[in-house]
Amino acid sequence: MKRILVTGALGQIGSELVVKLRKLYGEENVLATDIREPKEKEGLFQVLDVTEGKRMYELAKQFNADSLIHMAALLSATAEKKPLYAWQLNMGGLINALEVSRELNLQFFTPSSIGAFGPTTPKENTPQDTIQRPTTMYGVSKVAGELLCDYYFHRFGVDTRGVRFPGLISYTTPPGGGTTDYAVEIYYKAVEEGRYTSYIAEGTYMDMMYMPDALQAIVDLMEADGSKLEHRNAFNITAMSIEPNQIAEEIKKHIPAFEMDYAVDPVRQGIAESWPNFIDPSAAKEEWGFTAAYDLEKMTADMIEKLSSKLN
Ligand code: AKB
Repeated sequence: MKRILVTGALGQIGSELVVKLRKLYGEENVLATDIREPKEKEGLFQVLDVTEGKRMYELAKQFNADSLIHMAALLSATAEKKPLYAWQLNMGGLINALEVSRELNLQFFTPSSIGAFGPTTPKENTPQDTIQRPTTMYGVSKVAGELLCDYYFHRFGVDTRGVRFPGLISYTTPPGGGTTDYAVEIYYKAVEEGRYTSYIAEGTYMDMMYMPDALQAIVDLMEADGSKLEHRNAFNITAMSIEPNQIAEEIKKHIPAFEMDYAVDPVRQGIAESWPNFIDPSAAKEEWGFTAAYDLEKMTADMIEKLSSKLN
């Protein structure tokens, strides 16, 4: 039975991941942590600022954790606004989490991102192992993080694992400060107002994935036979490569009057253009059987249905 400590548990991924982990491994075996108190307290929760390594160690030890899932980080657009803080939080939190995992012999997971790629990376079918020269602070911290996770495995034998997430789409907790957030906002606005102004330009392709597939990927990789993992960290995973107009067209099948226009934000557009159009997830498929159940059509139907009952 697992005993899992999750950081960043109130964030877009963390809030749904904790629910899934509690269903799988039992309420009492998942300790959710975040820098702020939750609005409603459900299950075990402790306030934790991930830059405080000693507190992270004490919480993990008291809880008798055997796994640490480290989600706390700033996303790409916010990191561009606060680059120094992004470095301190993303790298400071990660090194603390890796140290705690080394000291307490914990299995470890942390996400990297398509943001770990840059303008000189091959844009189409981006290979698992390729050029990584990102031009954002988020990307710099993600590449450094990927290397650090590999280092802790090779140097200290910590069972580190991770994926490169694409943009994640969900209806439960909105993302904050990402470049791919438009692909979530568009559904909220479609249901609430019947229209959306996209800050990402038409024709800008990025990888995306529906949250249930992302959560399943975390569980599957954590459960995978470690001896079969050649890469361990930073596996490319994706479910679809899409651009704003394709989402709009799919939404129109459910909300025919939906309208979209564009007011492109140069910062986030620049970040999006520095990222791949679609990444190749074949290493994840081969080494631990990654699959995605949702494509654009299936995801859109589910998003509209769930948001319609949540917002109306
Ligand atoms: C972001 O847009 O910053 C994130 C990501 C792709 O890592 N969603």
